[in-house]
Amino acid sequence: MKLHWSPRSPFVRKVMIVAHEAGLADRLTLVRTVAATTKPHPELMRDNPLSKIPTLVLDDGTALYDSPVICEYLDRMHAGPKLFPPDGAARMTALRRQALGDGFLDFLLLWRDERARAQPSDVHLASYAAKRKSTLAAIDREVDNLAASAFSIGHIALGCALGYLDFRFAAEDWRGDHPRLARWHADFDARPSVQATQPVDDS
Ligand SMILES: N[C@@H](CCC(=O)N[C@@H](CS)C(=O)NCC(=O)O)C(=O)O
Repeated sequence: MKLHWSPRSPFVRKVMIVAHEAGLADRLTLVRTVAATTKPHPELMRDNPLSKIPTLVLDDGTALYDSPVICEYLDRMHAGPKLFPPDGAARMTALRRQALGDGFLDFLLLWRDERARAQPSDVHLASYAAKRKSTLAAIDREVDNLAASAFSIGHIALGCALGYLDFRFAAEDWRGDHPRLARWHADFDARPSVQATQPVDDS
């Protein structure tokens, strides 16, 4: 299987953490792919018209995207503990947490793009800051339950979002206001699959 990959992408990181947890990392051929909102990537668009990573191309040429789809596909390929609970409340909670982590990442990426513009829009910056505050507060409110529940795609998405804060927003100390969340993240960060996928700025 070929994965359009980057060591900088937090969505790719989700997929790689799942691959490591599932014992499938060595089945993936990683193809370094630079995806950017302002630069559609012709080769990538042959596999994914949205020009986004991660995109997984199966051996028969079938392309899968986006990260939730790829992660669930990989989770079906192994016999160990499942990262996507099969049904019931546990599944809905894991999917909601994944949506929260992915949505957090969506606006962090937009925020980063906005910051890089010659004249950043104040209303956009203020909106992203308000969402960051409310999202961190929401994760904090459920941190005890998060720590107590079986490791799932929800934990992976939230952990990747917090890791992305450290990678790209390091000047802003989220741990100061959220010490319990910081402790949860330290436990998450200690997992071998998370250690093996630390982001790298190779630009
Ligand atoms: N919902 C997608 C989001 C993927 C995404 O936004 N990836 C970024 C890189 S981290 C990207 O490819 N950006 C290029 C673009 O927006 O054109 C997923 O979960 O895979």
